[in-house]
Amino acid sequence: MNNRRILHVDMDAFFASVEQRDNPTLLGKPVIIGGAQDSRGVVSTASYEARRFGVHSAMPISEAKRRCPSGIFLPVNGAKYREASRQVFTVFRRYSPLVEGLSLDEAFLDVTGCETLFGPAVKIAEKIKFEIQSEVGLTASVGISYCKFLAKMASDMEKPDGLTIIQPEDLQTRIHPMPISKLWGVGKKAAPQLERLGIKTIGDAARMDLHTIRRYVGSLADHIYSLAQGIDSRPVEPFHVRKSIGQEVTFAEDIGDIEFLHTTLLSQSETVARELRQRHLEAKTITLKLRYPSFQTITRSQTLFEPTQLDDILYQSARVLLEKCELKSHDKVRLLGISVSGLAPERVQQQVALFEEAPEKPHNLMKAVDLIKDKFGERAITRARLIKNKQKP
Ligand code: TTP
Ligand code: MG
Repeated sequence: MNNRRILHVDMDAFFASVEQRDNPTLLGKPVIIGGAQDSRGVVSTASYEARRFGVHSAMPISEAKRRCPSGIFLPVNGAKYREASRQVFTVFRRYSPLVEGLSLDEAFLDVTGCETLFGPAVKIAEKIKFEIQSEVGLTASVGISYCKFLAKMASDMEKPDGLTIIQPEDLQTRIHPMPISKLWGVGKKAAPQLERLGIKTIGDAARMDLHTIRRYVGSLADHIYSLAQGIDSRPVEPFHVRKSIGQEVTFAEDIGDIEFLHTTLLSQSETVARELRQRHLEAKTITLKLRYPSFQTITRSQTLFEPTQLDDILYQSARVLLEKCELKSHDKVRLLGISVSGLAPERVQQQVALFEEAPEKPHNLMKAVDLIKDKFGERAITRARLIKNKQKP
């Protein structure tokens, strides 16, 4: 397994870099993506200039504003980032059929079999970086190693615009001194727990007494023990299927108005259904998430009789699910969202239409709406007017 050549590519400050690319007056400035300055939302990402002020992903916008008063705060523009992502993945697929996307901005590529065609892995990495820069106008960092774990660690080591190779002999010198929290799969909860057990670095994990640690953290012990020794035989899986698609919003002020909640659900249903159609998927289950001002959070799910990718069906079931939450007249809502799961490739609608005339119509209508949005933008055509000032963008 040690003779594989795996690349991990991760875009640098992805959302922020797209904004800087499209508006050069933002270059070199602290750009913070996530929401309006007075919103209660969180930071999606920050440019490297903003990171110097201590701003990072998942930080409340209010805290980011405090740390970086000169920051330029911009809303998330999902359609734009998805398009940049599509272009970046097109570059990846030129160099290997084995591309496993982990998110919009990162992927593993197994280029083991591709070296005779394109040259050694490091040359492939250089070409990918060059093409992303010249065709998409963005920088990426690439890690190269013989397994996924080390390739992923490597891409993070010289960000931004990095290219890092980790050979088996680099494990002890470059990986083992790193804090345990950097190890893939060790979350915010597990890291302090492991530290209390004396495992502070990745090297400590490689030397730990597996039987003892297993008693405290279960199978996580086995996982980190192998990775810390540079053992990771997981293949690059190109057909990694998304398990769910969702949309949620934290309101700028808590909402008690049921009409407003319905309007929010309609907008979310439209966005989620559009993403399903863009990905040629249908969903079987819809889940509604609702958070009260007390932070108590509830979810309600419904499995549909037939999988769907239509706005109306998602909206109708979202309303039914909201009713199941049994909101009282004085109740207020802090966060509302829907997500769909049970995803499967879309069935060919024309076949359905051969037998029944009706189902074809909503599909055709939605495809026409999609075409208009593709051409003129997400807001070119909407069904209901959103009361924007109540919502985090
Ligand atoms: P990351 O690759 O984690 O971050 P990044 O690309 O912004 O910066 P880096 O150079 O460190 O890789 O995530 C990719 C995008 O995903 C990021 O630009 C915004 C989005 N994102 C969120 O919306 N919320 C989050 O909490 C994180 C971590 C990312
Ligand atoms: Mg990134």
